[in-house]
Amino acid sequence: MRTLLPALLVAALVGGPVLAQTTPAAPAPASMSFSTATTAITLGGQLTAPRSFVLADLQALPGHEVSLTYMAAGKSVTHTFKGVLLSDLLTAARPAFDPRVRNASLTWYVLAQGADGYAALFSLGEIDPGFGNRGVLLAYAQDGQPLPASDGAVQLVVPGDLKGGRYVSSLVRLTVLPAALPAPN
Ligand SMILES: Nc1nc2c(c(=O)[nH]1)N[C@H]1C(S)=C(S)[C@@H](COP(=O)(O)O)O[C@H]1N2
Ligand SMILES: [Mo]
Repeated sequence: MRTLLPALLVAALVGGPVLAQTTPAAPAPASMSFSTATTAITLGGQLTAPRSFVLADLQALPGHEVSLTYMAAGKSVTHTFKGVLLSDLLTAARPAFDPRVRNASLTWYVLAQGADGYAALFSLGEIDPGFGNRGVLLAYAQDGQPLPASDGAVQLVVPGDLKGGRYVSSLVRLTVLPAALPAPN
């Protein structure tokens, strides 16, 4: 379910400057409603430098483009996406790895959540340019346009995934955490 309602609820709950945007003086352009332009994406978890981003923050960072084909609702679709590398955001946020543990990052994950509560996770190992190097993007443009309204302002794009299930749309939260490790024996 990807209606605008969750995004509107989030905008209403966040308050402050976002709330002030709920009665815009002029109609927003159809391609980018006020709610998607101001929806915050929170990057949190066990990070040294957590932060949140709005669309304009992401657009100000180095952009990357990728063209790919994947299965969405049983159909093959092909698009060119532009966005920011998840690995760039994770590097800047500096996960609080235990320096005594060899390759500690390989036991961590990032959980991505949409405004509708839909969620998917990635291991940091698959994101890391030195390991899986998957090139996962926080995409804000599709085929040279803002994302379709049904996908919100930002959607994950996951090169290598055959099905679109991890293309989390209307992205609102990324949470970076270590996996709970069972005793090895
Ligand atoms: N927030 C959110 N993202 C989501 C989903 C969803 O239900 N909610 N469905 C996923 C599934 S199952 C697919 S196949 C793709 C479809 O992506 P598209 O509509 O952009 O092609 O979105 C994924 N991202
Ligand atoms: Mo799907």
